Amino acid sequence: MVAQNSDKMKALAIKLFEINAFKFGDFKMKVGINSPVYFDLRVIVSYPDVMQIVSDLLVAHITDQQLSAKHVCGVPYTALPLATLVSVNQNTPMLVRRKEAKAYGTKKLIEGIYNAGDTCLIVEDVVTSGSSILDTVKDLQSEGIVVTDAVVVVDREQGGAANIAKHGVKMHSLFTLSFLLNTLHAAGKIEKATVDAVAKYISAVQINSDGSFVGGGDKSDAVKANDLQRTRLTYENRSNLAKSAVAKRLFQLMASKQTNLCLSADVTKADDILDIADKCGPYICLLKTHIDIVEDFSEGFITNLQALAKRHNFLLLEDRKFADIGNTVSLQYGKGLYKISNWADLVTAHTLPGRSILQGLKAALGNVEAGQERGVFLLSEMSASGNLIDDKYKENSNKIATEGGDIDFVAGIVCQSSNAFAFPGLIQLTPGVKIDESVDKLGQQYQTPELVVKERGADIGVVGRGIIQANDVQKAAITYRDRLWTAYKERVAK
Ligand code: 5IU
Repeated sequence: MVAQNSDKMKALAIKLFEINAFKFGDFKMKVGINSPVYFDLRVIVSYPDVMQIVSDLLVAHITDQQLSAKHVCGVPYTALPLATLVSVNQNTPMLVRRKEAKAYGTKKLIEGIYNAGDTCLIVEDVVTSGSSILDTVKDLQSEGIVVTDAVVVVDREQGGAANIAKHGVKMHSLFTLSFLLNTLHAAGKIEKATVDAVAKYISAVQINSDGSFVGGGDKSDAVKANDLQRTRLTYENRSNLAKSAVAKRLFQLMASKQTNLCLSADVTKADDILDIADKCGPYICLLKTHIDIVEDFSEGFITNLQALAKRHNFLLLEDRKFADIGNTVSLQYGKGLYKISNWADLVTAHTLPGRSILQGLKAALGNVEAGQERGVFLLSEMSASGNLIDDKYKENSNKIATEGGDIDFVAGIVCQSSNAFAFPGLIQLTPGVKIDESVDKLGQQYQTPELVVKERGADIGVVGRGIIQANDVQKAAITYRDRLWTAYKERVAK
């Protein structure tokens, strides 16, 4: 920063504090950790004088650092007005990333006029993990746009700069959190104790490349940071964070057995399921059933299946996709021909009916003995093409899982992408995995084991026909196990 701007910077730091763009205190964060500092730069749009100073300083910083690019692009949404001012002030064309286009897939991700090979400078307000910047970078890069630099207002110094540098993007910040703290302290605005508490928190809550991030930060960024973290943590670590007893058990089982493969045994004869379960049992962590497709169901079949689960050490997941009112799902879960709650460690459920789906399922369970605990995977995305789930539905599904006191019953989320939820104690179950095909004739969309684990955040990959239609099911199970497990090991080693 050039010297003549240093007084302006200090004055701005104090101004931002006065308009509550950041606060000190004890802020309860969604991810369950408290932060002594909270940023909300959204308020600055209500202070045109502050907007003017921030954008002037950003432009000066861009000139100073010689960050010439053909376009500027703000990280949605808080940084959009800032990017607009930067664009207008320095006469650089702007690009706009549409955050919501993803839900529909057909709309353009990037608005504005550009050509592949154009350069673009990112503008962002507050950086914790850097994951929001990376989301925007990814979309720009998918259009062939080259991104090498990001200019940001505040760097919280929690590892964001290093994280984005790994993706070839250099961060240039106006303020660091330390500068803000020191300036406010020198101006008599905050106590020394506050400076120390924040400094201590910042050094403890780092997002390191080895995955030792603990969580925290301002609300939206913290969730993002934790999301980044979730896929970096080992299953052993995550078993300690899980709130559901079955999720804990499953994480531990995956780690000790070294498998993150769920076999979807979608065949219609009881003996065929038992045969597949026996052959593939040593290589799977979960066996997924659709009990209502079995033509010769009997209690004896369940006894045999449970014996195999015990012998080979895997859990049973009935993919029932409950979706009715509480009273009905309670009956469907515990009664009828299948008495699912008696034998399935886990079931799947839609979030369409809202929170009552969990209460209904819980109502079917009596006193549960240790080791006999039950859990639910909530659906927040589907692999079927043209499905009706949008971002709002996904977000609300995550809320049902993590807020409202049922997290002890939710083992995980069935979804297709890592941004569906952040809490590392939940397990991401991802179906639609196949090595050699991308679709089936009925709308199923497949991804490879490497893609679902490394790019989409899957903790467990669900494979059905990729294994059960193979000439040698055991060999196919070993192949899928090896590929899914190797992808996981590479993911956490990054
Ligand atoms: N399944 C999906 N996609 C989803 C959900 C569940 O494929 O979004 I939610 C189930 C359906 C089937 C299995 O039982 O996972 C996948 O089988 P194949 O690998 O044979 O397509």
